[in-house]
Amino acid sequence: MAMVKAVLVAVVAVAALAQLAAAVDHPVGGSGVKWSTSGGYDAWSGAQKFTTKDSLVFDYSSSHDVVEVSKAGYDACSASGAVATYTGGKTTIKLTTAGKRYFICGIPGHCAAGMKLAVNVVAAAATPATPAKPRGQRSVAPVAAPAPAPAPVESSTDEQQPNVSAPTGSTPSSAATIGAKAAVAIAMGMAVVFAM
Ligand SMILES: [Cu+2]
Repeated sequence: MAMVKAVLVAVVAVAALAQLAAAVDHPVGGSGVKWSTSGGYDAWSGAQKFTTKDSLVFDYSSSHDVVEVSKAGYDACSASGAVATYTGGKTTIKLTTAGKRYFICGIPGHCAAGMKLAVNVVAAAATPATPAKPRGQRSVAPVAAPAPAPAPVESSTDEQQPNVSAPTGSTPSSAATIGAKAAVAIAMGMAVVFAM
C-alpha cells in the first residue's frame, strides 16, 4: 500500500508540474466575446500573457475573417501582403514563436472600426527539472583498484575436500571473487567425484 501511495503522490506531482506549463487557449477579447467591430482587442491583449505554448481562438460571424498581417499591415489596416487568411467562424492560431503577431479583419472598413489585434508572445518557461552538473574534482571517475589475480588451484585429487586457499594479498576479496572461488570449489568437488 505504501508503494501505491508513493506512486500516486508522484503522479499527482507530475500532473501539477505539467499544469504549470500547460498551453492556454485565449478566446480573443475574453471568454464569450466575438471577433467583431466592437473592438477593444488591444486593451484585452495588453492584460494577457501569451506564451509560445498558447493559442488564440477567434470566434466570429460569417461576415468577418481573420487575417494575419505584418506590423505595417496592422498600422495601415491593410490586408495586402497578408501572412495568412482564415475564415469559417472559428479559428485557432498557435502562437509558436516569440515576438509580436498582428491580426486584422480583412473586410474593408472593419479593421478601422476596431477589428485589429496585436499580441506579444513570450517564450514559454523552460522545464524546471534540469539537474545541476557536478563541479570540479567530482567529475573525475574513481580509478578502480586492480583486481587480485585468481589464486592458482592446486591439483590435489587425492584429497577428499578440495582446499581452495584464501588470497594471500592485502586486497580484500570482493563478492565476485568469492563467487568465483565457490564455483571453482564446486567444479573441483565434482571433478573429484567423477575421478573416483
Ligand atoms: Cu470584419
